[in-house]
Amino acid sequence: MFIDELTIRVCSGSGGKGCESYRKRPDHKRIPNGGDGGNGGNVILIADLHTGNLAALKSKRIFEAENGGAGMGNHRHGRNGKDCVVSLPCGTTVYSRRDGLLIRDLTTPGEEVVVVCGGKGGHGNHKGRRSTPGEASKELELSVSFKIMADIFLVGLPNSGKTLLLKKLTGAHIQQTDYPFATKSPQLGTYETDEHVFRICELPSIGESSASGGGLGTHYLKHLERARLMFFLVDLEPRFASDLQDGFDVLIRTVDQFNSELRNLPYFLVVNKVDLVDKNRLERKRFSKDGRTFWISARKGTGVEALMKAAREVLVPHHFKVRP
Ligand SMILES: Nc1nc2c(ncn2[C@@H]2O[C@H](COP(=O)(O)OP(=O)(O)OP(=O)(O)O)[C@@H](O)[C@H]2O)c(=O)[nH]1
Ligand SMILES: [Mg+2]
Repeated sequence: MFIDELTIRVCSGSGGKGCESYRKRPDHKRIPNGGDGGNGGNVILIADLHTGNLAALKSKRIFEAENGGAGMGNHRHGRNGKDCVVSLPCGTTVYSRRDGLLIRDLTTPGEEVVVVCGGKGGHGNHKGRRSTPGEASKELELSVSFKIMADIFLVGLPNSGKTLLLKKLTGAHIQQTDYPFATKSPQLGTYETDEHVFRICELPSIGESSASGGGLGTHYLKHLERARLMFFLVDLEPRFASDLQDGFDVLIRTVDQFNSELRNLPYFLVVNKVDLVDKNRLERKRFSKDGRTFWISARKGTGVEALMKAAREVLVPHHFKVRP
């Protein structure tokens, strides 16, 4: 199950009660000796590179830290409550549900944020004043929204060959079939060269009716907000468009309607399955559309190296390049 939007409740621990106790001296004078209460635990969110999505949180939803222990006689301090640490996938944005304010965008592995602090423990009466109760716990409802952090996103028509291309590039073990809309949730793989490592993500397919909720809808396009480069994929004999021109129009229009800011992202037009037709017929498939175009066969590997070379040029900043 892939989940990228969730509401959770977090609750810090309350502070332990300060103790009111006395030691009796031989002369019957009472000496206060009540210890302080322990502090309540915090709830801490931490960005974890190895957590794939929010599914693990769904069954729990409420995250509570431990309460601080009460102080005891003879100056004994109550124990501090344990923190509750919640792992979220890297790329999760956390908002307060009440006012919609951004709390943190957790994008760096290991990055932490304390979302609710534990209550302070109460004072015991050992300092000669009356004991106090501990501070109350704090509760907060959070909206968490996960957006995949990948360098390249594969956006394409159904059955255009995204899964096969992803598998060929990354070796990811993903189930692949020959029917459309088989990929129901985003799929990730890692593409490695001697010098670079890029994360590649396939998004579920887009068709003409996706914008109006058909197929798998457009919800998953939100992940493009963290993309650095998009590949728009159409296969040479698209079942879900009349021709290549129409296929790319559908993809670009749908992404643009979803979020017009995505227009500024670099993209390549990728025509897949060139192995299906011979060279002469290929000439007749030419189309006119703005954008760099690559003709590939994910199955045979044709053109894939040129595509990835161009991708590396976009993704690797120029100042890293060594002049020949
Ligand atoms: N001939 C040929 N077939 C291909 C090529 N790439 C993919 N296919 C086939 O096209 C079919 C769909 O491939 P997928 O990789 O599942 O396509 P997809 O875009 O991920 O499809 P969905 O996610 O299910 O919509 C499979 O039968 C593939 O074997 C190619 O380069 N040449
Ligand atoms: Mg697929």
